[in-house]
Amino acid sequence: MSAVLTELQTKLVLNPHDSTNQTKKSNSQTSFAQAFDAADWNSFKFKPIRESTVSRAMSRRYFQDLDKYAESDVVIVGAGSSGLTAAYALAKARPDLKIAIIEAFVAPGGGAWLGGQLFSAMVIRKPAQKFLDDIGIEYDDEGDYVVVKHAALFSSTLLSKVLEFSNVKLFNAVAVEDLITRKNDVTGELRVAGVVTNWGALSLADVHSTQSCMDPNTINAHVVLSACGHDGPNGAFSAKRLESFGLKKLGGMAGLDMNKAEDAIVNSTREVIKGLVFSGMELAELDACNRMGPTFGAMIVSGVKAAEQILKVFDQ
Ligand code: 48N
Repeated sequence: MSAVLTELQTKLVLNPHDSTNQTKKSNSQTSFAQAFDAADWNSFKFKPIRESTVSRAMSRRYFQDLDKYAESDVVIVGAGSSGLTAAYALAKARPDLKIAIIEAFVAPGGGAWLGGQLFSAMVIRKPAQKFLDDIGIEYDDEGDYVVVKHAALFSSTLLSKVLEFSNVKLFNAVAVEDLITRKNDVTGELRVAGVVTNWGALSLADVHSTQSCMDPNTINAHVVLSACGHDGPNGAFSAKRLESFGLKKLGGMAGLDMNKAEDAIVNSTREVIKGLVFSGMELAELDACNRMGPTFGAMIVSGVKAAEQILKVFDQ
């Protein structure tokens, strides 16, 4: 618990066993303001600042990060449950790797802020709860599956753990608009060598159909993980791009079959072409896997397996 909260805790917790006036009297003199070094709220005051100081504090760091991650070891496209799980597993296994996560929306988390049909609880089938144990998320154990009381508890805990790694940078509100590719002049084989990005709001507003030359930015990377999901304006982005390259024919997501879908997604998690690994529900569109509906164990395990696939690329 932070110093501020501990301070508040000691100052203001009414002692349920102490009914003397002393407690009430001492509480009437104390205030939450004292936790902020103020005698009372009338004397509470923020330190002074100039607007440009705030602007420079943000922009300096953002452009330092853009410069640092212009050459990344791994780019993860999509900060949903499978992309974030992969980022966690990778950053924990290889703190030497520079990992950039690109998320088109302001809010990362993808479809994992709610369980299903806007219900709060999140169902995760065993043995995927082992990952919850690893990152310290509590759940109700229901036998063959567990339930996290609110999906946002899962997503916010995972997100905070990922952002704590010094070798991970989340660029949210940034969209991947294309893939950087290299063609082997001898074999003709195509490999992915990074991503093409633009501000998410521009991409989502489809400005390329209303403006010309809204030119993008780029990030070079040895491996790209595409975890774009199956849903939403950018769903299955890289799978669709491979189809437009003529490299893959999209299988199209099959109907819901919870028991078949989750094992199939984990089995499909792999490097599809050199330098491009897929995880999560984007694989359903790529390989015609069944959808599983409101259960997230496969997203977790697929993310962990994708991290392993990426490590294999570095070991080649
Ligand atoms: O949560 P999603 O959509 O994707 P996954 O695969 O991590 O998790 C899927 C899961 O939420 C389900 O769909 C569940 C299990 N339901 C199954 C079913 O049967 O209905 O996250 C993908 C993220 C999103 O936040 C997108 O905004 C982002 O990827 N994204 C992109 N970000 C940047 N550039 C792009 N081109 C892009 N495309 C998608």
